[in-house]
Amino acid sequence: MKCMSIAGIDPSGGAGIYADIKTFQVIGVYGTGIVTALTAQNPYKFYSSYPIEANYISEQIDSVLDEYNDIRFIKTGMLYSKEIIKIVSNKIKEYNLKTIVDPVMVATSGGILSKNESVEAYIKYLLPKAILTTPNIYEAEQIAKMKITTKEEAIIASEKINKYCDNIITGGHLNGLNIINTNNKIKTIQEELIETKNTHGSGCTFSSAITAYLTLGFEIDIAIKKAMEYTHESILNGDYGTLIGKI
Ligand code: PXL
Repeated sequence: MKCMSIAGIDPSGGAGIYADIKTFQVIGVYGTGIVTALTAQNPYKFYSSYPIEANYISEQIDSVLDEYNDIRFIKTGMLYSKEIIKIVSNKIKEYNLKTIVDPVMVATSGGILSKNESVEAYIKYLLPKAILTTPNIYEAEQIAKMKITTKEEAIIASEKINKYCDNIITGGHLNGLNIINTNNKIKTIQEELIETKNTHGSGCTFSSAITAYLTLGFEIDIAIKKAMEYTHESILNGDYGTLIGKI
């Protein structure tokens, strides 16, 4: 069983495509990875980023899917620009890929993972083609175009994002409250917030774990539940700023 991540490289290994591929592997799925950007960073400091030319991203995707035509589920992470978002959107359609979009915008360390133009590009080109998106509160605010400070506001934002696709507003920044909106039903799950510095890459790990469990054949709600447990355990097992996955 194979799946794919389309994302940027965090050379310190905690977030981005390395985190994705490690997560796929631990859960038992063979990971392929399309690199959209290089970055120079560690869990605490973001130095810079260096996007890959859009045509070359396209060529990477073709080179993998030309041979591995059994790949059905993919996830996206750092896509950086409108041009890259558009290319990925076209490839999703061309290869009929079921896509989980983690609409990463700013790293916890402050690094810019997508240009300002990307919010509109996500809304126009990518979210309508996705099966699920996993914004944190800040990203959900940008996509739903509203402030979120309460549970009620988070639910309204989730309903707005549901115009495009199923979504989970992840809880790390709203005292552990997750809003899960799948198959037009909203559930809220209150998780205990873990007192830790080992959270770098938690969003990447969560969306990759969902992708891996879907690839293994689990239904969406079960895949989400298992991915929440996997991410929780990985944070508890984390070290030196980042998560360590195990099953
Ligand atoms: O966690 C979001 C994220 C995604 N992709 C890359 C990152 C980060 C956070 O640092 O560096 C490449």
